[in-house]
Amino acid sequence: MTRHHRRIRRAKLRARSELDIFQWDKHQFAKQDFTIPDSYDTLERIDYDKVSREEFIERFEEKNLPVVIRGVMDGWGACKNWNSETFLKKYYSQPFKVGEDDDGNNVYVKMKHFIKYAEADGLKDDSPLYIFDSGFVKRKLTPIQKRRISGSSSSSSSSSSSSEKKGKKTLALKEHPSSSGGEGGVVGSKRARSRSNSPGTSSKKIIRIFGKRDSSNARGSRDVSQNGESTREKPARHVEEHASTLLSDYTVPKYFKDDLFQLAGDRRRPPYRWFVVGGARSGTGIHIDPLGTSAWNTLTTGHKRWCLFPPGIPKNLYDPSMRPFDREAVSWFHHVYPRFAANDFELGKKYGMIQVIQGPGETMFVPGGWPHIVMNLDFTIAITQNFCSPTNFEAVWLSTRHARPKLAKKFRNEIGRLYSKTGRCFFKDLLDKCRSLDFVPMLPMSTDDSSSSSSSSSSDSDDVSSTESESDIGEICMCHKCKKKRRKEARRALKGKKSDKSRD
Ligand SMILES: O=C(O)CCC(=O)C(=O)O
Ligand SMILES: [Fe+2]
Repeated sequence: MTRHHRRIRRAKLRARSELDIFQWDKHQFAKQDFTIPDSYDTLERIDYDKVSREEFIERFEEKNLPVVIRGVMDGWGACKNWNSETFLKKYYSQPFKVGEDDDGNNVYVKMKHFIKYAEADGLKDDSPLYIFDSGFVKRKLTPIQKRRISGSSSSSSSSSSSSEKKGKKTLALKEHPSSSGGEGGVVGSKRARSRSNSPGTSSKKIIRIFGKRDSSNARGSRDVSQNGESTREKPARHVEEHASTLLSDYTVPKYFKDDLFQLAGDRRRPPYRWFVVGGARSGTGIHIDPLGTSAWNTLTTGHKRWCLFPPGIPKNLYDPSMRPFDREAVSWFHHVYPRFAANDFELGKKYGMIQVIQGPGETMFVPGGWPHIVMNLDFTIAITQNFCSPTNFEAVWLSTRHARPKLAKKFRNEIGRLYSKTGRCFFKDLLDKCRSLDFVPMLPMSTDDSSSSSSSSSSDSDDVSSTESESDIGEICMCHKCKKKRRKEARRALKGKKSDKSRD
């Protein structure tokens, strides 16, 4: 067994301990065709260029309707940089999150292992490992990566090779500053661009979400990069470090620039942006996005198959017990989807199911409260962000007050502080919305609140959120301790059921 196989095996065992290492292909889903005719995809497409922000808000966000947007990523660095070849060059030994272990610790796989796995052994797995990483922003570049990005040399490295031997050779080239030539020239020129006007870097356009900044509200209004990252207090060096990294390869679309959660502060705010990479049949199990937030998901490579349901559909219909299958997206499409498709989509039509095949360059807008499921049909690369805007504020506020009371308090206090400081109507309106919702009683905590953030991780237990990805974003308490307790209970319940069965 090679080092690569050992790494993948270890990640698999940690990320899905309930699954025997030899059972990753037990359902033989790789032999099944999960494509659907184009005619099933009926969701409207709009052009980014032609629809203004105001029109988008009026037609889709306010009505809480999903839509696919075309042309969002024109001009993004991602168009050029987001492919296996460049990832191998730039992030070869960088770890990316592929799940969590039973103790709630993140499980990482280095990019070189992940790509190799996705191109070979992962092709057979029922639901392959999936990069779903929100930490890509914080992770520091290694000195070697920094040197490489700084483009200190232009020696040419040929395109990456899949052969182990060649791989080792390119490792030296890739990890050495002199590897930034050839394709690596992209790195250098990217950096040059980023110094002038590329978003997401030190010179990126600074927008102020709360309007003009003057001396009276200077402290109140936060400077926000186009990616929603607060940049004002950051030393230039920090931003510079991220030049030419994933963050600088995309820009938050104009429709989604409002990011009220930043008022809660960087330390307390829930994770909200994820870099997502995975092969066919990896995906995200059925879920509602956390804390009432809406999301956008831009696909740069490959195809994603989506099903979305309008809020109000009974949970037991869209998220039934999946036994004997696990709760992975592919299992849902195999086991639950046929119920919605039966009799010429009788149930699907009754509950307003929407099907989409998202292609490269398309951005899905997922309105808050819509249960949805996503499965990759081939190798995909995407970026997704969740957000709270003035439009969905009430839903997010209610949900946050219920699931994350401390965060909600901080959020509200900050809005109050900004209002007294600036006297701006914007903050007053938000405060009024909070006040008017004080009369809505707090909901009791229940296991039904398990709709949460997403990843490919899963559990056989219905008691446990099937789609936990980040430690503190779910609708149930996502603290380390509670998660560990829930996983333990789930495992115990599963073991109990298994032994009951074997006794029968
Ligand atoms: O791309 C995916 O796998 C799904 C993303 C998603 O639904 C989410 O981030 O909430
Ligand atoms: Fe989602």
